[in-house]
Amino acid sequence: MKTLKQYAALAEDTLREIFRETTPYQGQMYEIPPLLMDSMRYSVLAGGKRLRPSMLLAVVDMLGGDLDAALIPAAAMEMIHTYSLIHDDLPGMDDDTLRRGRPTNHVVYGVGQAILAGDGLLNHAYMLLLWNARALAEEKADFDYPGYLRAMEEIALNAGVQGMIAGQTIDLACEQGKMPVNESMLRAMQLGKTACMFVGAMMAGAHLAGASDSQQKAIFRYAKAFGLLFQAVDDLLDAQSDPGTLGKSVGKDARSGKLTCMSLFGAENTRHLADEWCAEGLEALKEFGPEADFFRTLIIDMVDRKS
Ligand code: GRG
Repeated sequence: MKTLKQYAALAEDTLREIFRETTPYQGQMYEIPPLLMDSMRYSVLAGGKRLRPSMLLAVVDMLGGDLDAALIPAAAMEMIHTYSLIHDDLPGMDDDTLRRGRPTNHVVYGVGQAILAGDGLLNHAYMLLLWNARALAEEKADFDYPGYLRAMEEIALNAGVQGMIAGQTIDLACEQGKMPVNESMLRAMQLGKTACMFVGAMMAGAHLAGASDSQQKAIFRYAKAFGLLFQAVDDLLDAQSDPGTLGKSVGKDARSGKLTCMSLFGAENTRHLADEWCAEGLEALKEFGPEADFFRTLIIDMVDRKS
């Protein structure tokens, strides 16, 4: 097993290769126009913790799978995550001006191009996933096509209308008074907009590495708890941190009357909730031995994360 920093570096290198500078634009069919490339690079290469791709890679590693074959799926996960951040920051959504320590995409490129940068990252992620399947099938006699397809399905399911987009819809609707604000809505929203992307990443890793049924169940349970913990801590940080440390604006949840763990339960209970999700994640890992220590440390560290 590697460290979080090492998995994040693998994801970073893959993204830098995908979004490397190319020869001058010729206007040829299938070339990416420079403005589109620049606007996508601006956000996807702006740092970020690279948690989702790192977790995908760490699951593959934990189960003895092929890390090299998982690099494109990991990068695709981060591209989808970055698209969601660009769109979330738009004036019609959270209307934010700071992300990953920089002005948000639409502040630099304008709303229209920021929408396209997000659309571009999303579509290119799936194009790369499909291209990678064909390349791996051509290269490797023992390529596990069904496993790869299941991994893609997990990514699409969790990023899509039953996952992250569902969560974001609930978020927006609650803010606009179009849906009831209560504990079950909060849970549905946080499962969708946050936990699903961790579930998608880890379950993709599980299928790429041929996890057994009991391993899949444990990984799903851990990822769900991890996501709920991550969002509970995010809600706390929005109320208690500062833009310099977080790299994004703070205090917006309260100002916009957002439905969060903090608005519903207050700081102390939100901390308790985070501890409970941490315990749930650790319980799920009982399926594994020391090979899952990376994930034990990760979830414990998340409770006290500062950014
Ligand atoms: C626009 C379809 C659509 C979805 C947007 C993910 C999302 C839905 C919105 C982002 C805003 C938000 C608070 C999402 C919850 C998940 C979250 C805390 C994202 C930030 O993830 P980090 O902290 O960010 O991993 P970095 O920058 O480190 O990658």
